[in-house]
Amino acid sequence: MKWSDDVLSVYFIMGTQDCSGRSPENILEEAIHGGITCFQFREKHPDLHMHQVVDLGFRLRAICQKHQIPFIVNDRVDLALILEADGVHIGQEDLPAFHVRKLIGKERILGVSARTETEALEAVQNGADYIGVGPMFATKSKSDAGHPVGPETITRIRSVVGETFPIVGIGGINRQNARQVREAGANGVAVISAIAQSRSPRQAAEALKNR
Ligand code: TZP
Ligand code: MG
Repeated sequence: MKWSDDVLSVYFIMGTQDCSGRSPENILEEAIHGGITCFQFREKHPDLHMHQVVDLGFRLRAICQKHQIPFIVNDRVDLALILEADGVHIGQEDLPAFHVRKLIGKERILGVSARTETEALEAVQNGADYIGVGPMFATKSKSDAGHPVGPETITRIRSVVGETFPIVGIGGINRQNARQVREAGANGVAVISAIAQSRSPRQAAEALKNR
């Protein structure tokens, strides 16, 4: 897997909790056919035991590998290492970025969520390869996401991290508002429900592609 900021263009995030009983493997395959550029495994289903999470992770990881799509694990460094993921994505409430970088080494991708310029700068200094900024708009996919910060936050963060640092917008993004997020200065859009809850994840992914 080769990393470049194009990888953030259409960044799909999913776990069993997002699939409304459908198969995560099928949704991921369809999304890949629709043109997603990165995948994050974010498993939060309360009924899954850790061994089931590992098994599902290996299956999704294999699908990504087959199609050469970067496979990132949300929150958990241990799971990322077990699955030999391409990277980890952490929030402000997870292990500090500085320590995560030491654990995962230089090669794996480190993504960090940031809501403010201070958090963004700290993430960059502590070794983040990209930052996720959000929620851009209201979202039902994360109960503790906090109030929307809007695309203008991307513009402000862009001005402190520099023109080339990779930024992805997240939260409530769909085919109608994705353009606003890109125009505010994001390299791409990260979505859960716009793809996972769509009747056709493939068409949903196609619609989010940068045209
Ligand atoms: N982090 C901030 S908002 C969010 C996460 C994981 C949820 C994004 O989901 P959706 O369905 O694309 O709004
Ligand atoms: Mg987290």
